[in-house]
Amino acid sequence: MKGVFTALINSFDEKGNINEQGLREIVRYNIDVSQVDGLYVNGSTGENFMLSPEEKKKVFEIVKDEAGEEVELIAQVGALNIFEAKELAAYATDLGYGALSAVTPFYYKFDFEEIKDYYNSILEDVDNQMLIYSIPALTGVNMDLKQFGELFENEKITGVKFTAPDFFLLERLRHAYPEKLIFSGFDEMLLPASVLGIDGAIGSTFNVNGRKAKDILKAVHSGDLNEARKLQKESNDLITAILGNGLYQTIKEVLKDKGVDAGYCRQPMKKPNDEQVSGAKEISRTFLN
Ligand code: HMN
Repeated sequence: MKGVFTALINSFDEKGNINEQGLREIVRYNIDVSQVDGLYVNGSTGENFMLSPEEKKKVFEIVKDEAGEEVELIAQVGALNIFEAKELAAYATDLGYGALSAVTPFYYKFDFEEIKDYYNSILEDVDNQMLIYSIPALTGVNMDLKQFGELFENEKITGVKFTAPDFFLLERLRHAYPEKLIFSGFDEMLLPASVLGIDGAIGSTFNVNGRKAKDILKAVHSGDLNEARKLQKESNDLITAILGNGLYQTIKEVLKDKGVDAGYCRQPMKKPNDEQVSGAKEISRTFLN
């Protein structure tokens, strides 16, 4: 489990139902064109927290059916309903997902003992590995080095998806737990994270920019920092444009411009307005030719 993993975007029809054919096309585009090493399924980018448990299962199924053994698959199963999280963990494991991931429980101010119990409970009946999904900006959950260490005591917890701009903590984690997997989560910070020795990255913009992300990792590994900086600058021009035009809507509209039926976001996310649609076309043609 290493390299560039796409946080897979989802496809919904105009009414908000999962568009199976569109989702299959997104998977294919990621494997065939973006050429990523793996897919992170039902993450934030997949609009996971707006799906029912049955829909989450359906997404796991469709993606596995389409991707087969072509790339590595990670199933994000985190949910505030612990029974749901456990059920999804078992379901994705049975489908053949090579790893699970679970967002830190959010909304209520859970204390660390409760967070630890959440991970250990999800894993108690399941034979799979788990990456902690840490994204403090969205969850409000900040864990320190010692707390990560306590979670890592469970041998099934093999790593972390680290979506935070805290390079001090990232370096301390890398140093303290060389055997654990660390995936960085901010695509615009891939270069500095990779210099610190991450195992890979998981991100939304890799749906359309996966090849360049892989080239950044390659340049860093071969010690060519000038090349890595050039590629990160090019990626950040793209990411700046995507963020300025609406993240998920723009990724979907760019994919549509490439012939992929990426559909719409689910309510309460908005449909893109005309300006966003033409902005995305321009992004597609300017940065992703
Ligand atoms: C997921 O769960 O979908 C992701 O892995 C999220 C991922 O870390 C993204 N973070 C957020 O959207 C908050 C990044 O890829 C992010 O979209 C990108 O770096 C642009 O800021």
